[in-house]
Amino acid sequence: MARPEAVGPPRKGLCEIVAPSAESVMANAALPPDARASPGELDLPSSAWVAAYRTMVLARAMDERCLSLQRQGRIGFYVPLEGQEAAQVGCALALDAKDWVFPAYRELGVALVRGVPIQELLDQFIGNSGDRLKGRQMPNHYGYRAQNFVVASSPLGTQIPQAVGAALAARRRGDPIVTVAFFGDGSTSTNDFHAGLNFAGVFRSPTIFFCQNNQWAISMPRSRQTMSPTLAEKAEAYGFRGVVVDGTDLGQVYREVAQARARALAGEGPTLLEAQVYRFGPHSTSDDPKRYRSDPEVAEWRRRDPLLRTKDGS
Ligand SMILES: Cc1ncc(C[n+]2csc(CCOP(=O)(O)OP(=O)(O)O)c2C)c(N)n1
Ligand SMILES: [Mg+2]
Repeated sequence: MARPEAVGPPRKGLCEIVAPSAESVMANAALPPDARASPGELDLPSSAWVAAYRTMVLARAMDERCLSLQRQGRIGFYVPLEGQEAAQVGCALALDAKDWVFPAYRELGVALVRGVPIQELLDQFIGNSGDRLKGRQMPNHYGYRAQNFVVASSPLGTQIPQAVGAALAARRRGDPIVTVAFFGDGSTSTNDFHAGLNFAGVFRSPTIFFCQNNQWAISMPRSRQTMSPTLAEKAEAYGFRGVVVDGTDLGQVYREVAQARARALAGEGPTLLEAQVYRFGPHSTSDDPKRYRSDPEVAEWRRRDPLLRTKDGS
């Protein structure tokens, strides 16, 4: 098999900035037709804010319902996203429908923005005859070819080098797309994180590494994960840009992802984004966070609830 070529110094101007195209206007988000940034502009268009907010509310409502379904014994397992809605929706809105998403397992907001039908998600959670994956995956480990949404897999970090490989393959084919790997703070301690970022740096792959630092890896706090002051600065060691973003700020997340995407397409290499968020709920339906974190900590982050911030414009 031919090896991907190293590409040398950054090349500019390979491609234009691609803001959300009409195609990436996603069924569930129901964005208005003019909800795209003009070339050169990287801000979330004002016409898209209401639909973005609606998608965030939808994600939270689904979250509540799925937790309840699991407690009733009607679905086996669920991984909630509450608290991470702005990070996920803001990131997904800055992508194009042709980009490829490599999720971890908590990316319901991304799936909704990309237009995965709610019915199909629930079919997979329940494992009924409508499940496209025919029961071959764990509940909540879904993937959808039509939405370029790769199946989640439980082993942490495996999606990171896969996203790099897919981005390099796309570049060889001449496809002007990026790939996005989603993962958490804890996953920055996996071998695959370092192997993937190293490879991406050397070959300048058009990849966005979107780390949702929700402060906890199940019961392991961020402070025990690494001595680095930020996770984003780990990119520096691999020779590319790392950026810390307020993951509760929809507009900021959108802007940074749009910029990272534009740079990747212009041959300027990958970006590691660290979206600082908080997981309000349990890690999964198998977890009880009251056993390892304090109520005041949760209350402090609740004051920065991304839904309230987006609604108030704060
Ligand atoms: C390679 C590997 N090690 C350990 C686990 C067990 N495990 C599942 S989720 C998780 C925590 C992940 O935390 P983080 O990456 O911060 O993502 P989050 O769940 O907080 O979104 C762990 C340790 C696993 N699935 N895979
Ligand atoms: Mg985490």
